[in-house]
Amino acid sequence: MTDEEQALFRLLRQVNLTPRASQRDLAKAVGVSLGRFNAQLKSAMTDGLIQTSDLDGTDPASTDRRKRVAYVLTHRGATEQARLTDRFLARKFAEYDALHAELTGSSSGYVPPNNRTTLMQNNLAPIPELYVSYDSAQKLKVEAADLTSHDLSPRQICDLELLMNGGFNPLKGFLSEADYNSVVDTMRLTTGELWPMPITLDVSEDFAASLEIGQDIALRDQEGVILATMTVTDRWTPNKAHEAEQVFGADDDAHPAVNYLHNQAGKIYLGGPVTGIQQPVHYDFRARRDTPNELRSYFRKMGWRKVVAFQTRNPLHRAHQELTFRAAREAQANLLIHPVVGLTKPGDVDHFTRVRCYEAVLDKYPQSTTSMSLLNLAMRMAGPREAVWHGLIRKNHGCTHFIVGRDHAGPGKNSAGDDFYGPYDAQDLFRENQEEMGIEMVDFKHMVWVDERAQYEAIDEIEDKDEVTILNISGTELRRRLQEGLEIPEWFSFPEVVKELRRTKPPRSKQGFTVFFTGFSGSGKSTIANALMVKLMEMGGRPVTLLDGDIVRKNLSSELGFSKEHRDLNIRRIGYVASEITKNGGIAICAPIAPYATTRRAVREDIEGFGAFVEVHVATSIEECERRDRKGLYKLAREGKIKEFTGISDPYDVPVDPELRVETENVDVDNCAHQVLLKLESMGLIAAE
Ligand code: PPS
Repeated sequence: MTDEEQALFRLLRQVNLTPRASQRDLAKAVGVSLGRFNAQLKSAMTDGLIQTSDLDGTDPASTDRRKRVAYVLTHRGATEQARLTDRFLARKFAEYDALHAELTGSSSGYVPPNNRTTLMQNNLAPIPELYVSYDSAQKLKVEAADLTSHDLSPRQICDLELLMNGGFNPLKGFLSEADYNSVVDTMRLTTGELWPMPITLDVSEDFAASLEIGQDIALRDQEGVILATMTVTDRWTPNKAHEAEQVFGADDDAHPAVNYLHNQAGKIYLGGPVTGIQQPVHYDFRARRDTPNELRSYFRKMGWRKVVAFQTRNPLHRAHQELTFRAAREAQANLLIHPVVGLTKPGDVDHFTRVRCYEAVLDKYPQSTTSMSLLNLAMRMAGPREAVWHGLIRKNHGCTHFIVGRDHAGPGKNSAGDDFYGPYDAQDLFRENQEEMGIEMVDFKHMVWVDERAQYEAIDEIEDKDEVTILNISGTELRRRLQEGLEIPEWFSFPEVVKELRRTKPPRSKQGFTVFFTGFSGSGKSTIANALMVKLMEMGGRPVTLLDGDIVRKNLSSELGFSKEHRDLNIRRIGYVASEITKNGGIAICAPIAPYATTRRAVREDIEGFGAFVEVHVATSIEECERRDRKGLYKLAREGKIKEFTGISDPYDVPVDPELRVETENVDVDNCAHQVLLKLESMGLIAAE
């Protein structure tokens, strides 16, 4: 601590203790002359650490100004005091330890962090966190209650957790505009340090406009708990198309992170340093979650000097076991199985099931050289950049080696049906940067089963390829087998894993699903939906719920009109209810107009995590609907008596690629409903018992 910091610490502490004291008394308590005290006070006020506040209850007739104001710490002042307190304590502890050693000949047990780092191997020394001490956090939390709040999205909570616990070291907060531009264009912070992923705080335009630069805000989780504060130093409108091109390789909504960027993230980014108050609360698998420092301390305790990390968002099968064994042997390192339990690719096996699967196979690994820890990361599926990012995060968690497989963190196909990245792009980018990163890559050999030798081998190492039977089951094939209740061979996975997967993913014919009709008013959606409902109820087995446009508008959405905003809200509500029904194994039949493609897509994404989403376009033309005009609404719309009428004075995005399109002209309702039934059967959603 410098002299200046000590003086500031004393000043802040004294102001905090006796806010009503006069300047003279404060100066006396701090132990400096009045002139010097005034200078210190002025500078602290300029820095926004102290402010004046009027004192109630003093004599209004008094002309002495000093008696009418109190000096109080601002939120930033309190944060600064907390930080300095922690440093002051650390120094005092170190002095105490030295005295202890002098008097007793042994250490008090307290090792100040700085000494500790120099004695330790780099990857095992403690890493800086953004948290203040427990006592300071308690205080800050109370003060932060008065700040303007931002409610974090699930992805921002993941990002904040890793910022605060050092997983995103060297970042000290959400990126500033200059750092963002530099990361997007050069994969580096403005300091020159390698950092491939923009970690930004996206917010709505209204929220951004309500703030002033320099203001502190509270960051809250979804239940309103204050996790951190942030000083807003930057606010800007990002060029998202450019970000998509640079970071994800294409401005294509088929990429999950690009889709998120355009359709979920707020329009404005805020940047600034973060002060950590508390970790996000997790109720699940607590004992399996570790901060970087907890893992580093575990490795220290176990005497693990080399650790190879295995990143995964999938259940572990035999091929993974083989490759992790090999990687550990190759690097002569211990193994950390480090699965992501934050946000992964939409449609992945949920993390509850996965963790149960990991736990089921952990005893197949040697206990003394293998550990498993869960990482609350929100993946972006950015392939090469993501691999480098994952490597840096693992380095921060104390690992020395990192496994990079074929198509690491791949996002799947782009909208033209091609892969976004080459299968080894991630390995190439990692290799180029690994020296600077300080973590070494172990590249993943694609492992396949050689039946004759009853073992897994790396495909590129099999010399007698033509004479042996090479077996492999892709992720898509595995999903198909699970969905259809087909056999999953023992050579592919462990019985314990298959059992867990079958428990959460029963065959498709027993899962919930949603049939989502869309089309113009009067196209016949409701009539076909009704007929379908009756047919499904006749078959039995799963509960069926009909969410018809008119019914929903009477119940769920009675206060809504037909503006774009209200229609979106209406459809999102229908989507929410349908996703709950689907999740719980029922059949939801929805029949709203749902005119906008982006909203239909959002609903599809909400539902596909739980079961199938079958979009049925009831393709009756607008001319035919108007000719039928069952409710007389088209006439009123033409006369201008109903505004924003779909197809007349409001747009309808024709579905480009629905699961089914039914024509209703000259086809009876029964036949239309039957076409849907056949489609459901072909998708495996209904089957004979
Ligand atoms: S949306 O756009 O999906 O929210 O619409 P939805 O909830 O399905 O609409 C249900 C019925 O509202 C009647 N109606 C209108 N439709 C379109 N545009 C305007 N402006 C409008 N005003 C009222 C219409 O009868 C819809 O019924 P359906 O069942 O589609 O015939």
